[in-house]
Amino acid sequence: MNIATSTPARNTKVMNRFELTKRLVAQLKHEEAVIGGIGNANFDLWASGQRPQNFYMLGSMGLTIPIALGVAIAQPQRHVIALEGDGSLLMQLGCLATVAERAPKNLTIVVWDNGIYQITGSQPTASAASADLVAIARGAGIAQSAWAADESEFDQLVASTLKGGGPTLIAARIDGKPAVGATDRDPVQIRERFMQGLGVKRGTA
Ligand SMILES: Cc1ncc(C[n+]2csc(CCOP(=O)(O)OP(=O)(O)O)c2C)c(N)n1
Repeated sequence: MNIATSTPARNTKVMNRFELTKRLVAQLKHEEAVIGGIGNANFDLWASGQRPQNFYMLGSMGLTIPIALGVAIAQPQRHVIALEGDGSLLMQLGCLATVAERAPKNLTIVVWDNGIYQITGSQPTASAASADLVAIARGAGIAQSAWAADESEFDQLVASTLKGGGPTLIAARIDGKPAVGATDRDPVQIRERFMQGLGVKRGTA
């Protein structure tokens, strides 16, 4: 399958974020870092089983991909995955151009496109109407960007991106079901666990 010519958004199946998150995490065998975006993206990551290499973004939209980019640059031997909602990505589209320009081979972006700002009341996002996030990513220079047609193609795209050759963006249309869990809101613990999980000692500043 050629990732650059895969299915247009309108032909893709509407899937479930928790189901896809579990399928993605099941493929992680090398202490890959996963950054979960604000709200539902990190709630479902939390519910899929906590790993020391998971970072749960609290509070700010649009920071998942910039954080993942920083980790990918700092630790080029480790694969890094960003899980971000469509609304949050739309708030920070410029990061796609920065990812393309820095071109880290070890970075994968997964976009959960439910066409709504679900956690604040399901107001529609621009991707529900006209914005195609895969086309935008390609236009920003991330050539390896694709819609996942169904769960099986999602698995294949994840397996392929984990081999390297990124940056890669995988977008999945998802339903409006609520997240399965809720992340413990303890930012210090989240940071400390993540730094331990990445084998990074804290400075003494
Ligand atoms: C900079 C910023 N603006 C607004 C908010 C309020 N807010 C929190 S989550 C959210 C919606 C997120 O939508 P999306 O990323 O699509 O995820 P979903 O809720 O659909 O899973 C909004 C508007 C915020 N936390 N930060």
